[in-house]
Amino acid sequence: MSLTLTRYPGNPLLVPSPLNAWETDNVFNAAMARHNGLIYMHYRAQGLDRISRIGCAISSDGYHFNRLLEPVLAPANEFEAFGVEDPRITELDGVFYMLYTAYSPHGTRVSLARSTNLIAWERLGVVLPDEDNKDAALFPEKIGGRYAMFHRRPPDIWLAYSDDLLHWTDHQIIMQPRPGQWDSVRVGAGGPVFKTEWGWLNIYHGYNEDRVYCLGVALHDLDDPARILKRQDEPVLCPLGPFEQWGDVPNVVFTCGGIESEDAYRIYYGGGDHVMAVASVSKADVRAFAQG
Ligand code: BMA
Repeated sequence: MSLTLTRYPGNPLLVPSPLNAWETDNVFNAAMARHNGLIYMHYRAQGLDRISRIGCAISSDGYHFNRLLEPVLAPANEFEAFGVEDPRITELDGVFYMLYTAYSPHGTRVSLARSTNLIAWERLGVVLPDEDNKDAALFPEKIGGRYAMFHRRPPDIWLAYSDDLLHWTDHQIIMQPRPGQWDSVRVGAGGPVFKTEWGWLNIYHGYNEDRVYCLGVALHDLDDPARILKRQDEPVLCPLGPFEQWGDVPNVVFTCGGIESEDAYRIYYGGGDHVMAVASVSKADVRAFAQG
């Protein structure tokens, strides 16, 4: 039996708002974090000017969200002129770090910001300079004494290490597209991986020649995430229904984060680059996948 994500019947969780000019068109690809008993969703929003900003919505149950009226991150320098996109948040030693795509005439740059309250963000700047890169996500703990992250040099997922989160070395390809399969053209990281007793659980995205974005699952060795222990052939989620198959960009499910609960992983995802939704998988099913 293959692992699949089960959609929440109340989807979508968040839709564009006509009340705020910066989020009238699309709200999608959100980072997720827990803080003080609440669940925070940092979503990419596009409004009348089509510039991407990062909005914040807060929930006590992970399904019903109240949003802040102003974005928490908006373009503020030359690397961000066209927008700030696709945030991924990781908590390390009580500090929240957000990796995001800074988009401008220079191209797409992986950038870092930090916060202690998830509302006020301090920029630390571009961390992979002079290259078009995106889909970067920090690991939730150090590996062998160093910080680790996934990033994407097309068409592959790469792994890199750092002592200070700012300078990254030991870049290596760890996952590639599979010809003839649903992830035949490009693959990229989803949200930060989850630690399980069997390895790092990685819900990633990929697409094929028809540009259908689906999500897949892999398990990576805890001590050496470059070692893939398992990678399922079948996707765990593919676009279905009007929001995901039509949307602003058709046929897209794309994740930048999830939340671990006692018995499940909830994967939050953008549908059609237009709305936010959630789908989950039980820990029992993940165990069966890991041990199967
Ligand atoms: C990628 C990013 C994502 C988006 C996806 C599908 O390149 O721009 O934000 O969800 O394409 O359009």
